[in-house]
Formats: sequence, structure tokens, C-alpha cells
Amino acid sequence: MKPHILQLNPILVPSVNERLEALYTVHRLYEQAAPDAYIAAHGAQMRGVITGGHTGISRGLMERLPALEVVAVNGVGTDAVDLAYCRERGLPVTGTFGALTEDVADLAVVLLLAVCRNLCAVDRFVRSGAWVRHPQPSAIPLARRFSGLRVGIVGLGRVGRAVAMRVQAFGCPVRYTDLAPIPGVDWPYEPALLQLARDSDALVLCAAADKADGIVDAAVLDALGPQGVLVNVARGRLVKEDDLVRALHDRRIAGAGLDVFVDEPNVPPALFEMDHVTLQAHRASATAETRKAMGELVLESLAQALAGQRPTHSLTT
Ligand code: 8YV
Repeated sequence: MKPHILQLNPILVPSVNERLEALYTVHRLYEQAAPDAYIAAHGAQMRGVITGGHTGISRGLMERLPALEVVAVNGVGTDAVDLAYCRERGLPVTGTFGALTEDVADLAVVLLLAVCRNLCAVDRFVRSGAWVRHPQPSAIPLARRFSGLRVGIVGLGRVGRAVAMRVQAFGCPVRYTDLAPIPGVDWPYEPALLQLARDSDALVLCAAADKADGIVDAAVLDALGPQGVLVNVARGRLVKEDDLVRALHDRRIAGAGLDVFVDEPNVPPALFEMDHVTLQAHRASATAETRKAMGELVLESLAQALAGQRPTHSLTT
């Protein structure tokens, strides 16, 4: 009999879905009209869970899955999983570490460039026919040079390093903050985020959210200052979103490039009106190549755990 797997988030890669179907009985909770009743009826059979980084899984749901042997996160953020509970229960929680680094770093750079060069606002200007109506060059404000900006990286994990390497190619001096200095890197470490913000023209958030809720607040944004740009490709909750909206509205920072939000898919509507903000829909890892690599790691983790082995990418066991 095939093991039963509970899937909380869709996977958009046909080859991965085919493998999942071939190996397991897959229960797609997101397709159920009455998820609670579905768990009551089938929860006892589930030996594995697949979920997204942002979705995670509640402790309450795990408690209703007594046969659970693995939580396979199709992502690198495990902030939405109660890791302490999983450790107590001896449950491996796996991530797709290493698979999405390059794409997330690419999007961070895209957002930095898009904000500095007003890419989306000018695209809207052209599409709407406004260029024809206002052909004089003064109709579009001058943009900001990105090359050479001082970039502060918040969280120098895999993604943070990949962003640092990319922006160095643009001649940008890099500094970083993290919970402690990272051995073996040459970029200067700044222990205080506030100081890093003061010393940066752009801050790029790449940190795990577990230990960093709301670290970017009004004080940090004011330290970044009216010429400063904020980019977030990590988690919305790293930022006090109300403080960010206010700082952008009052032009206390120059702009923001945001892929992630506190309450996705709900984005503060005030941002829709702001041309100095570039918005994405939590897309940083969403390329066919990366999602395939992530899916393959999920398959590997499930197979290892259900064969009684410690999964290579387990964080908790
Ligand atoms: C994914 C993420 O969008 O890795 C993460 O933690 O949030 C993203 O890469 C998500 O996990 C896809 O399900």
C-alpha cells in the first residue's frame, strides 16, 4: 500500500506531481471544501506532509496526524512550523536548502534596479499612452543610479551572500548584519541593524523570520533615510508594515521593492498608489527551474524519512 501524504500547497511542476502520484496516495487539503472534516476522516493515515515555506503547518494540525513521520517544506523558511514541537516529537522538518538561492538573489537585484530606475512606473507611463500625450522629457522624473550604492544585507545566509556577490558586480560596497559575524567572509559585519541602516543606501532583507519579527521599524527606516531603498525577499513580518507604509507615504525613505507581506495575499492598499514602490506576489523562487529542483528535494526528503532514514535536509532531527 502506498504511504498517505497530506499536501497543503500546490506544486506546479508536472514531473514532480507525477512522481508524487506514483509513489504516494496524495491528499490535497487545499482542494477540500471542508478541510476540518477531511482531517477528521483521513488524518490518522498521513505519514508525511508537504507544505510551503510561508504556509508551514500549525501545531494543532500536526497533533491531529498521529502517524506523521516527516514535514517536508517546499521552501527554505521554516518560521511557520513549530520546530520545538517537532523536535520533541522527533519529527524531521526538511527544507529545500540551496535550491532557490540564485533565483531569490536575482529577484532582490531586480527589485533594487526596478526601484532605483522607476522601471514599473515608466512601463505604466508607456503602456497607458501617457508618453504620446506628454512627450517632453520632463514628464518623467530622473531616476537614481544603482551602481555604486552602499548595500546593507540583513541576514547573510545563502541568499544574503548571493545578493552580496551580485551587487558587488555593480560596484556596490557591501556590509551586513546577522545574529553574529559569519566566519570566512570579508564583508564588514555591523552588529546593530540601526547602524547598518544609517550606513546604507539600500537595505536588502534576506533573514529568516523566526528570530527577527518586526526588526525593521520606523527607527530603522528613518536611519535608512530619504534617499534609502528597502528590498524584502524574505518574510513580510520582518518589517512593521504600518511603519513602512507611513515612511513611504511621507517620503522618509525613497522607495521599496517588496516580494513578501505580512498577510499574503493582502497587500496594504496604500502601496498600490505609490510609484516609488515595486510589488511582487511572493515570486522570488518561482521559476520553473528552481521549483523543479525544490520539488525534487521534497521527494528526496519524503523518501528518506519514510524509509526510516534521517533526511539529509532535516533541521530538527
Ligand atoms: C516559496 C518561500 O514561495 O522558501 C520559502 O520559504 O517562502 C518561498 O520560496 C514557497 O515556499 C513556495 O511554496
